[in-house]
Amino acid sequence: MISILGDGSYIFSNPVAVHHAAQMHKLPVLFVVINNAMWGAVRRATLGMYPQGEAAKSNKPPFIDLDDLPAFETICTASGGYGERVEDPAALPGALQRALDAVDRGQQALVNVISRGGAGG
Ligand SMILES: Cc1ncc(C[n+]2csc(CCOP(=O)(O)OP(=O)(O)O)c2C)c(N)n1
Ligand SMILES: [Mg+2]
Repeated sequence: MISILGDGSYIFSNPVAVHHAAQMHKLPVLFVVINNAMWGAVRRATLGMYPQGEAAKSNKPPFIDLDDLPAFETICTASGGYGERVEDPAALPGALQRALDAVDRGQQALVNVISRGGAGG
């Protein structure tokens, strides 16, 4: 099984319990976290509803940034999984392959894909 989700959604998913359950029940899930360090959907919804509002004028709109995030990949390795952080897009295919190799061996795995910038975060 492959789970692809945002950083905010990952935090909301009670990840310590999820990784513990995956270890306990030997579930070789690959988690791919798209990490833009923000609630991007909230940003888009706010700016879509109030394009001229205060949030649109601010470089740091309220309730959006998720600064100082934990190293998600280590939350997975803490439960016996494989974990990698990817900052360079060129490193992504190799990281995904290594994670899939771990899944093939029966381990859970998490790739923390740092994804900054771009429209809507
Ligand atoms: C349990 C729950 N709480 C709140 C929401 C509202 N919500 C929808 S998307 C979102 C932000 C998701 O952020 P992230 O996973 O980082 O994805 P991004 O938009 O940055 O790609 C929130 C808070 C929701 N869908 N479910
Ligand atoms: Mg996000």
